[in-house]
Amino acid sequence: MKTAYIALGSNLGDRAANLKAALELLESAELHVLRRSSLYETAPQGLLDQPWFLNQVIEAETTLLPRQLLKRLLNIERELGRKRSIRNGPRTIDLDIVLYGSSVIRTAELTVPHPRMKKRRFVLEPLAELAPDLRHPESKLTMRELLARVQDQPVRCASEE
Ligand code: PH2
Ligand code: MG
Ligand code: MG
Repeated sequence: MKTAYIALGSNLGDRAANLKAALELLESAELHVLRRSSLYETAPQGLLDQPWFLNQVIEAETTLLPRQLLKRLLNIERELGRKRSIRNGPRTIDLDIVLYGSSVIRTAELTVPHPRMKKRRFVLEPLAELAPDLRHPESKLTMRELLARVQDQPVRCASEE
């Protein structure tokens, strides 16, 4: 059994409903959602000209291996109607593996820790809410320390769950 952190994001349609639907589909015999962060309203990063996102991070315990977990996330994205067109563009739902235990994985299909997590307040804010003292497996910095470096990116807490 491993502890994984998964980032959820949506900026198309009913964003809160999309996150909720994804959470319901995530829960299974092989994956149990232990804790969920608040919802955060976040300014788009990368491709700037698109609607604001609703982002959340969840902590899960899972018996799925990283490759199996990735496959499960992609299936849920498809089930919720995600169409892949523009890179970093608008999406009904995006599900990313941020951390998988303290594993460091670099394959053609999957990079863990998520390669851009350290630069993204929309990941670090909800992640530090759940696990402020958790250390990044490569940089060894805590989530709280990483978060302090990205305070310039606009983020609003949209809910207390
Ligand atoms: N996801 C991206 C690109 N930019 N910006 C915000 N605020 N939230 C996201 O989830 C997001 C993004 C690519 O996955
Ligand atoms: Mg993503
Ligand atoms: Mg993704």
